[in-house]
Amino acid sequence: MKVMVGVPSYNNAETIGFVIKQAAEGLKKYFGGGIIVNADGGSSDGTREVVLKTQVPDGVEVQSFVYKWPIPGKGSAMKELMEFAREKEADILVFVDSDLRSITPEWIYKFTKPIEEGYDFVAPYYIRHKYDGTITNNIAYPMTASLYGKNIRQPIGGDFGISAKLFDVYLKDEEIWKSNVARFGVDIFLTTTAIAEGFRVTQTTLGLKIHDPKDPAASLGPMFNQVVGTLFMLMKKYEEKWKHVRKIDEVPIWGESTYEEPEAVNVTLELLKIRAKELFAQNEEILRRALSKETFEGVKKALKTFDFDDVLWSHVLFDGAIAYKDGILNEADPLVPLYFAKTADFVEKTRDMSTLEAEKLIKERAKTFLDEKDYLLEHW
Ligand SMILES: Nc1nc2c(ncn2[C@@H]2O[C@H](COP(=O)(O)OP(=O)(O)OP(=O)(O)O)[C@@H](O)[C@H]2O)c(=O)[nH]1
Ligand SMILES: [Mg+2]
Repeated sequence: MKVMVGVPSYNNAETIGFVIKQAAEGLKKYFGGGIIVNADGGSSDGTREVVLKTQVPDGVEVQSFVYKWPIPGKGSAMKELMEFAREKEADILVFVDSDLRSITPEWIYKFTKPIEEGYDFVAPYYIRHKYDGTITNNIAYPMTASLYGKNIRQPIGGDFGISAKLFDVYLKDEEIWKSNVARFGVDIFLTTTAIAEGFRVTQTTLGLKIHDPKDPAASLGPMFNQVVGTLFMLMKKYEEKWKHVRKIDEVPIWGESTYEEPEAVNVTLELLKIRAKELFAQNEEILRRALSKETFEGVKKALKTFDFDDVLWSHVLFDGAIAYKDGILNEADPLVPLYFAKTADFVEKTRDMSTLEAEKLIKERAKTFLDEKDYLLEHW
């Protein structure tokens, strides 16, 4: 099998050398060699120079280019990495983020082996601190599980293995790459498309994910907009695929899971609350139109107490998707204050919990979303 590793980057000079080195060792060890390609967004910190001067074993080729697609973002980098892989006739493409500190050569094996065995899409399964991945835990995971019926714990983990069959599927519609799919919407696009188009999907155990984490209130607003906007767009596109799904199927987890306690990730609770209130006030009118009366009243109350239960939260996202379909919302952005409020609720409720205990709440959330699916179907 011909394996290519694709690495998107934008100002990752500090961490990308390690990622390239680990990937190169993985390619050498398990395939005798291969190709690593970096698609960069025009970094100013010497990221590409670091890539090109990283020492790699014989048989591993390293390339780096600046992508041409005019929208700056992770998705544009991944689009051109898929085009590159298709041109090179790679059988498998493994995507890894350039800010990873916990990647090992085995990750290459773990992403490729399931594809050799017949899967087309391999999602990562890693241990993350309870406060890392708040968009995953609050939105991408419970929405993907309850809508499409696949229990994929990290649908937007950022690292994936895909078979060559998927290149054409992802690249088929050029228009879609003019949306938030070109930015941070790309991960949910890759996962949802693989499921909705009926490809064989699996998960692979990777141990810990340690990367440069972000404090939600300080820097996750735009990412929320891009991920959730893409999720809503895909709900419209794949309406017929999710409407009839009434249960969540387990998705195999490839490899042995072992538990290690992750490094703590910090979340500034006060900032979440302040930003939630400020942004709610700015978006109150559009939210009044986008949400049902009952949901709107519920969130007003939740913004006072920061007690934001999963039923109410599922209704916020379902109402948001409906408002998007109906053209009341053109973007998911007005929902950002509610994501901050929900995150504040989670941080408070899990303050004294271990990551494993918090994990149970997240799994429960997916079930609550499924139970509330009738609400979505009635209002859609
Ligand atoms: N080419 C390119 N790559 C990008 C851009 N933005 C992010 N990336 C890459 O995409 C990968 C993931 O970005 P991160 O900023 O780590 O985001 P994340 O880990 O998904 O998000 P958090 O979990 O919230 O930290 C990294 O390899 C980045 O270098 C961009 O504008 N252009
Ligand atoms: Mg990251």
